[in-house]
Amino acid sequence: KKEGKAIRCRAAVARKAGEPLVIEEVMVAAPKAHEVRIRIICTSLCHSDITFWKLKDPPGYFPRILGHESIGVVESVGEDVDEVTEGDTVIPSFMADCGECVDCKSKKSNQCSNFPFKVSPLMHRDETSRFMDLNGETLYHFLYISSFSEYTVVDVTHVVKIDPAVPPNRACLLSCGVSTGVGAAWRTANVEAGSTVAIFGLGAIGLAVAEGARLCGASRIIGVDVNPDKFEIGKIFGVTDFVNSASCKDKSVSEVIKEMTGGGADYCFECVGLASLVHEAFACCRLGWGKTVVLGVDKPGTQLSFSSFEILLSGKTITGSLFGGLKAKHDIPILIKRYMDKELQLDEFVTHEVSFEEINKAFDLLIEGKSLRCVIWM
Ligand code: CXF
Ligand code: ZN
Repeated sequence: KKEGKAIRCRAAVARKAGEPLVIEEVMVAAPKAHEVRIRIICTSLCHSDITFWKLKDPPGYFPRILGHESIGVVESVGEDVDEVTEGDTVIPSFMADCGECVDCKSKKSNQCSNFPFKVSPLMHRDETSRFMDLNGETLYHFLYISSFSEYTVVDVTHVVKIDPAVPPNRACLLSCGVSTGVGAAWRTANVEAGSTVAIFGLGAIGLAVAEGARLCGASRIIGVDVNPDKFEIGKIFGVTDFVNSASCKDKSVSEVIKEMTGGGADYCFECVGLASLVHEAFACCRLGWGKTVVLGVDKPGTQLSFSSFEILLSGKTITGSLFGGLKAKHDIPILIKRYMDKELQLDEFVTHEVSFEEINKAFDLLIEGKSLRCVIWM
């Protein structure tokens, strides 16, 4: 195999917490063994990019190349990579799927134990960086992807080969947010036809949960949000009822939902990242069989508290869901096919598209709550 060379290209570098990204020239090393260098076609902004961009306490890693929701083409591969080759269209996934460990082989989990998910700032295997600025300073990775760069290096366990016919500005959404929401309904909760579902927070994740629940045949999908405009967009994804949590005065949201559903929803999904909402969700999932799925990313260290009796007497389940419980290499192609077959809706999530130079605009739009997904074209 030929010795790869470093590539000089443009990347949007997060130099300091909360400060606009700086588009600059960087060096991207050749892929090492088991690694793939990808030319990013487009990337979209996920709220986790903002969470880690803002991180001051505990301090985040800077300078850093953020971005993890994307699609690209393999530019070159390192030693021992057989799964993909130059020119393949791929979706990078922040969750590894080695296919060989007990967990990857089990239907019960998507948490690869050979390459466990950590919020690491470096490559998975050797914990080093493939990025350098032109002064020779190391740039940190993000979620093993770093897609805010024209080229990036990703471990082959984090790469999913897909049908190149799919429009890239739709497929990239399956790299994180939409897959997480749809998967949470489909794989984590396994919503059955006829179920009642309550979704706390109708951002892209919450709406994707609705879309997943709709595809599973849920008969009632209750959306909860502080912004009443969310009901209109929610209806497109199957939301049948809306609760404006900002106008719940004499009753809590959970009481309202318990009344609406005659005792509680079969499945509740928390998609904001607020402990108080997890408690509300748990309170209004049905006694005996209700399941609450936690998807929102709260501040690191936030605690949930339940009395032992509350759990014991409830018979309810509460669970987390990382990437919607999906196995990247197995499930992303299924979602792509469902989109191509016009079952899964993706177009409606893309509210904005900008050029790479305008990447900071994508941040503003999401922070201001004006966008669901903003696609950034490289
Ligand atoms: C998240 C999942 C929870 C931890 C931080 C990153 N993934 C993608 O947005
Ligand atoms: Zn994400």
